[in-house]
Amino acid sequence: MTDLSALEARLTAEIAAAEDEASLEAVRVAALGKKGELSELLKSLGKMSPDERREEGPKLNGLRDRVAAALAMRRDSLADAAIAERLKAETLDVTLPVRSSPASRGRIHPISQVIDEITAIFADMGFSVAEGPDIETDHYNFTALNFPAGHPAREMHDTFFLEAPEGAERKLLRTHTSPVQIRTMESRKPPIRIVIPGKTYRQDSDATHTPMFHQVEGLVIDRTANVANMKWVLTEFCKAFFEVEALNMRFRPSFFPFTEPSLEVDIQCDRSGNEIRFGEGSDWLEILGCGMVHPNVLRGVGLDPAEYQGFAWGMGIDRIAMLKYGMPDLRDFFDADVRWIEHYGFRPLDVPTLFGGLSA
Ligand code: 2U9
Repeated sequence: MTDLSALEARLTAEIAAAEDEASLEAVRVAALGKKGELSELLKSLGKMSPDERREEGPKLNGLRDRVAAALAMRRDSLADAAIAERLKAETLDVTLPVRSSPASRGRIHPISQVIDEITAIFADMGFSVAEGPDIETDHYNFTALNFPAGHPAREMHDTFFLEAPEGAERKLLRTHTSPVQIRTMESRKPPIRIVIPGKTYRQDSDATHTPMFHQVEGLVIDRTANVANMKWVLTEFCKAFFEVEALNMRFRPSFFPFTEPSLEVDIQCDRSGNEIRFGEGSDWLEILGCGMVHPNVLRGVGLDPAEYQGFAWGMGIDRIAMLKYGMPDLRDFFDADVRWIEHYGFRPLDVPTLFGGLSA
């Protein structure tokens, strides 16, 4: 006769010793599976006499119930332990700092930032931004702007010419953004109020010149646009850009083929200290050129100079960016040095606005 208490003690020990669900299942199969030790004993009840069965039946059934209950309990505790282990391994510390995103690591180039500042100022005065191609024709870059054929001013621009296919017109890299004004006047009716920031190209390379540089030009065409309007627009622009309440400006006569009269503009500044300060002092800094659009230019785009007049101006962006943000060497702009952009660059979310402060 099998010693049931010894069997129970062994099975209980094996159940307790099972370290995972697979070994526990092996214990169950060995005890309660089809050919399991306990199942075989239960089968033997059928061969017993009624008296023996009455005696052994409850003992065996009781043992089977206790072993099944112990197996279930062990299975539950192994499942709980597995979940606890997994949770421990997958724990996230939500208090750890977030990995910095490209939006916080990246920097906006000072030229892009200054273009955004300039367009924000002119947008506030009712101007929109116009754009055009970098590769231009002789007509849009020179002829339409009243540069006579063979005029020395064409040479002064040190133009980059592109090789032309047989019989085709020779194209060039625009030497100023003025072709965009011509294209706008051809495609839109006055009144026109536009600013044109963009890349321009001249064969020039030294400490203060790069073959590619940036300009912003502006144009107003209306029936009554005049020099007083132009002076007001440019004065308001300079005050807003250099972030000063008041600024003395000096308008000197000059010459450009596309404007008559033509003027060059200086702004008051103080260079006595380490840095340049605007709106104070007794020095002057040349900042832009401007003038009333030449009647020949208006006629060329089909506008009657007796009906319409306009003013225009142009300035170099790279130089005013250097002045405003104290960057000493123009060539650094185009060296793609990460240390330089980390120092002088702007955060992507520092979008210049007039209400938020341009460079605040
Ligand atoms: C049209 C008519 C007139 C644009 C103008 C200037 C004066 C000027 C220079 C400043 C420094 C270029 O970057 S720079 O070398 N520009 O002084 N530009 S008036 O006048 C126009 C443009 C287009 C149809």
